[in-house]
Amino acid sequence: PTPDVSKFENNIVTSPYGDCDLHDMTMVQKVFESASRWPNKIAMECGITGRKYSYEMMRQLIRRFGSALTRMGYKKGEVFAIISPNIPEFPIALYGASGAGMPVSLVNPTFTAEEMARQLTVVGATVIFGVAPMAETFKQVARLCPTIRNVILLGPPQEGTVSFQQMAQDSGDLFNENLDINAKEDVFLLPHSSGTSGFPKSVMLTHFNMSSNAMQFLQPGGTNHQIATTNYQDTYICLLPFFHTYGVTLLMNTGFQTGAKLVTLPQFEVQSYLKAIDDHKPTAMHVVPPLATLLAQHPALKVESLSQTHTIFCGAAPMSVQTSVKLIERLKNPNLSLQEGYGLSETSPGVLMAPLGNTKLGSCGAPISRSKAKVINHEISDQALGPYQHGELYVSGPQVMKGYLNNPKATNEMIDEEGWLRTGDVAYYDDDGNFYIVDRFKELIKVKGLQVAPAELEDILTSHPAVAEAAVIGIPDVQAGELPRAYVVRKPGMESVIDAEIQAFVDSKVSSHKQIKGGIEFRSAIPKNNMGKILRRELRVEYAKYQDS
Ligand code: 4UU
Repeated sequence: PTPDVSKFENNIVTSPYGDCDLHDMTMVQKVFESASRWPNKIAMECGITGRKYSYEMMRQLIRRFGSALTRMGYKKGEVFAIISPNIPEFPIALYGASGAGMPVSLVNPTFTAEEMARQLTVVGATVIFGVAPMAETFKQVARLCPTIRNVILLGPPQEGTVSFQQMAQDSGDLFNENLDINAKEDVFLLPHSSGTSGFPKSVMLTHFNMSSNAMQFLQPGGTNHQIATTNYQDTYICLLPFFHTYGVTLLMNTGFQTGAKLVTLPQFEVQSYLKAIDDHKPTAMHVVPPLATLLAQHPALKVESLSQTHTIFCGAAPMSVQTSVKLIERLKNPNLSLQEGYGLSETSPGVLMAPLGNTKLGSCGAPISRSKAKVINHEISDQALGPYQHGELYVSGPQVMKGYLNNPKATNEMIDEEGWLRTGDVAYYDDDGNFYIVDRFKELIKVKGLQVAPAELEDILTSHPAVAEAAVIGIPDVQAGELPRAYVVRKPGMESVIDAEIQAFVDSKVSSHKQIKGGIEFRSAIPKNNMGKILRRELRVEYAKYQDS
């Protein structure tokens, strides 16, 4: 097709949707607004035990939790860490701590104690919230991370920890609804991301970043979430982790702003997932590509359980056209719209979204309200490219992070003076301004939608006594999307050390999604450029060629 270049001024693709409202409220104020609007609707329900909280109960508990933290001596700006599976109390801890002025750091609860401690050290966390079965792990974490003063546990009281239930008895009178919080400057959330290279860094997302992203999604032309009325309420099945921005924005923040009921599942298990779908008849499903595949194929899914579903929203990794088609065919639900979102932890996370009805399968859509995108190939020039030309995707909007915590160098590499954020993804757009992600420049592997940083695995590999050098890449996998694969140079005299031994060594140090399940290959050298930088791209191309032959 001949591109109509005149459509995109300076080759910048603007949002086809109207400007949403933006405001300076804090995230807690937003949730309290909803509690006033829908006090008696259920906000949270555990998909396993059935314990639940109405919006009004949630507000009360947020107040009490925040007040208890202030009573314990916590001050504005000190970092609160949540290391918890998805449970109904998660948002109580999140907004409660936030209401006490504390930025919240989110950590994957399946991490090893060392992985947790590394993240908490980066942010200087002072307190952990989690569930009682994790008490032993948290003790180890607190030993490794001396800034931790308290561990708060949901569950039976334990020595040396603070009980969530006890905090829930607080009078709430130290909760300050008018706490001096600057929505544009003060940090609401600290998720972790490796960005375009290196180790995971802490991403500073302000109240304004996060509330803007929710407003952008709720603008007509954004997500299809329905506002609750006397007779209607959206129901979500919340399996996607609350510790990821996808879960925070698209489950909690947009969910609470529309009066939705969030049914939580603490871990992935096919039977309980299918049962929750059958028990709760969700109106909206939020998935990553492997879950979309499950819904499209699993023989035990009762298709009728999804007859009230108006939206299936997929993000965090590319969804295959084949899966989309299968899913639409299988569900035969004329009211269903399949949507795809694209973005990064650094963008709160949404930037691009496929239009309702998803007529362009394979595209992750156009910029959402108040967002812009452009494509640049610096090898050609610094000018933005026209339609159908491949280059690095740059995005901008009110949801772009404040920066990486304590890391101005990494921030400056990621965001330019005009506020454009480089995504590290290779993309192009079509005549209609719909974007297609085709590859990745950056050193990032995505396993089931979760980030794995090659540098982190290479560091662990080279700490093995037999390993001289190592390089890690992502290889395609039907189930997981990608899997880490390692190329290893053994030290002289260590040639008898086999891959299983090195694999077991790495497995003992990382959480399951980071394990090197794509195999280990021994080499006599790792390809590097003359600056000593590992040429991971060369390894990827070579691997792809080998698979094709
Ligand atoms: C191809 O995974 C995310 C963000 C997920 C998300 C979910 C719903 C974004 C918007 C939304 O509406 O963030 P991170 O930081 O874990 O990973 C970011 C990277 C991107 O740079 C890109 O490489 O994840 C990849 N990615 C995608 N790739 C994210 N979404 C997509 C997508 N297609 N739809």
